[in-house]
Amino acid sequence: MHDMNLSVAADPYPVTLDLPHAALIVIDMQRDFVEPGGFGAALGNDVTRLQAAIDPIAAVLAAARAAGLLVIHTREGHRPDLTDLPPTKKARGRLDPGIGDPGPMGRILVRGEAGHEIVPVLAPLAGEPVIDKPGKGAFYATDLETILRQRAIAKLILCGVTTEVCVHTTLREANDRGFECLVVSDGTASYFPEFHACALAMVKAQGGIFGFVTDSATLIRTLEKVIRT
Ligand code: TIU
Repeated sequence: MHDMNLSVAADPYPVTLDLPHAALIVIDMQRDFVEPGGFGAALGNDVTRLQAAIDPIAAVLAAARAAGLLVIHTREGHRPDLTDLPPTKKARGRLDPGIGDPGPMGRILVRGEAGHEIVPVLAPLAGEPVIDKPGKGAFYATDLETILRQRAIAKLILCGVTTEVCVHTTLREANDRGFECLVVSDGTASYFPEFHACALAMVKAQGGIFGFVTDSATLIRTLEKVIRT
């Protein structure tokens, strides 16, 4: 049996992944953020900026699945009756249309609507847990931590959008719970390139105050050592 401990080149220094205890989390790669007519666009953003992360994430997903990693997907959104939507979140931005209102992909950021779905190229496979979350962090008001503890997961590989909002919030929640986090730089994206760069810099500064940063090619090259043997 081959050694499942893999050293991944990363900043600020290499991180070890013990594969049975590592999981890939793909955060909020939903049509509502990535395609025109959804929540991201309602916020006034250029959604095409997020599309750069799709191909790197698809490649990381394929490698992670081939290496046998646990893959978890998250989606930000609300119950159709909006009972889990804080009035502050609904009101913020004075959006029209706002959360819960009809748009070209159905009601914005509402579960079950077309815009809430994950983009088809990154669709979850049967058996991959999908976490529906009402907030920016994937731990708040979800069973993500329960799922990770049941599987004895200690290290998380994070991809998805947006770098400084849902990826960072999840990263911070995970870090305080003792999970070691590795962020895939080109597998994350922001509507604001400068926020993306800052968010990644903040992870790895101060000796890796929140964790580690690598890129998709480096991660895939490392996972292939296990896939090929
Ligand atoms: N998923 C996620 O990041 N939700 C956001 O609202 N992000 C923004 O950048 N607005």
